[in-house]
Amino acid sequence: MKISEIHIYQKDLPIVDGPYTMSTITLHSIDTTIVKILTDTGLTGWGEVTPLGPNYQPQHAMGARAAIAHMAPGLIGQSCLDHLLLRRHMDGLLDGHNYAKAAIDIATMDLVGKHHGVRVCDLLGGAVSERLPAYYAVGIGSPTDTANIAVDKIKQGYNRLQFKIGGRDISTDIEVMQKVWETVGHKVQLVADANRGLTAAQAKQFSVGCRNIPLVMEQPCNTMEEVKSIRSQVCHPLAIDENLESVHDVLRAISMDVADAFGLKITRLGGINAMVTVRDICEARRIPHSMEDTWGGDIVSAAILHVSATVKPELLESVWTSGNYIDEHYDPDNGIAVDGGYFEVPKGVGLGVTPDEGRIGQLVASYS
Ligand code: 0XW
Ligand code: MG
Repeated sequence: MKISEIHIYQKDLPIVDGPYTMSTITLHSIDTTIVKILTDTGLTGWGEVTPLGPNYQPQHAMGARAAIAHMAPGLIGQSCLDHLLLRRHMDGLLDGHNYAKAAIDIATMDLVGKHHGVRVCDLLGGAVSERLPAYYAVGIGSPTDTANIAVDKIKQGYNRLQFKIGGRDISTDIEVMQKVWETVGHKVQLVADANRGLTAAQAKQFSVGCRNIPLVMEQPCNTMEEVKSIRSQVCHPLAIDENLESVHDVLRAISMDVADAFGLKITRLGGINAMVTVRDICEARRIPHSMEDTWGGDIVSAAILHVSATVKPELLESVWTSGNYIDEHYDPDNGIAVDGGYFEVPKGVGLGVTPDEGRIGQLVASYS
C-alpha cells in the first residue's frame, strides 16, 4: 500500500462558550490542519494537527501546513504500511517539526488499521480499556464563577478537573483554588495548571497558599530547570506538560527527576507512534500521565483515545480532547466527546471516524 495523493485542508474551530483563557493566551477560535492521504489500494487515511495558537509553544498552524507541504512531494510513492520507515523518511526530508509529522503519522495509522481491518488501538498492543476517564479544563476566572463551573462539571460526571492559573496576582489563583476546595473539595481530583506562567517564587507561594488542598501543580514554571528548582520546596506533586516536546525531552525529564507525572500531547510528541514510545517508557518507570493534545477535532481526538485505550489503567491519570469545546464534529455519526465523564474508544477500523468532507474546511494544497 503506497501513498498516491496527499491533500491539506484548513479549518477554523470556534470555541464554544469561549474564550479559552490560560496564563499566557486567550483564544476564541483555533486554526486546524487536516490531512487526507489516498493510497494506490483505494484507501483513505485522515490526520490532523492543531497548534494552540502561535505563541503557546514553538508551533503554529501555518508552520504545520508549510512543513507538510514541504514533505508531501517526497512522500508520494512511499509505503504507508511501514510507519517507522516513513517517519525516518520524513526526518530525512525535514528535521524536527514533530507536530507537523504527527498529522502524517496519524493518517498513516488510520490507513494501516483499515488495510488490516482492525482499530488503531489493536495495532498498538491492544486495548485494555474501552471507557476512558476524562478531565475538564477550566479557564482563568473568578473564584465564584470557577467554583460554579466545578459544581456543574462534577454533576456531568467528571472526576478530575484542571484549573488554569497564572498571568495574574498569584493571591487570586490561591483564592480561586480555596473557593473550589471549599465548594467541591474531596469530590474530585484537582489540578492547577499554569502552562509555564509562574515564576519559581510564585509557584512556591501558590503551594504554600494551597497547602491544605491535595492538588497537583501542572507545569508551574517555564522550564524543567525551574520546575526542578522548586521540587523540594513545594508541598504538592508536580506534573510537566509543555516541556515534553519529544521523546528526548521525556528521557531528560526522567533523568532530571523533575516531576511526579507527565501531561502528554500526541501531536507535540510526533504522533501515535511517538506517543506509544513514551507510553512504554512511562510504564517502565511507573510514571502516571495524562493523554491529550493541544486542540483539534474528531481525527486527532480519536488518535488520542486509541493510544489511551492501551495505557496501563493505573498509570492513566486522565484523557482530554477538545470535543466538548468545538461546535461541529467532522464525523456526524461518530463524533468524539465526553459522556458522563468518560470517553468511549471508537469501534470502527482505523481511527473509527469518517469525516464528512463538507465539514473539514477548505482544501489548501494537493500533491500526487
Ligand atoms: C487542557 N489542555 C489539554 C487543553 C489546552 O491545549 C491546554 C492543555 C493543557 O493541559 O495545558
Ligand atoms: Mg497542561
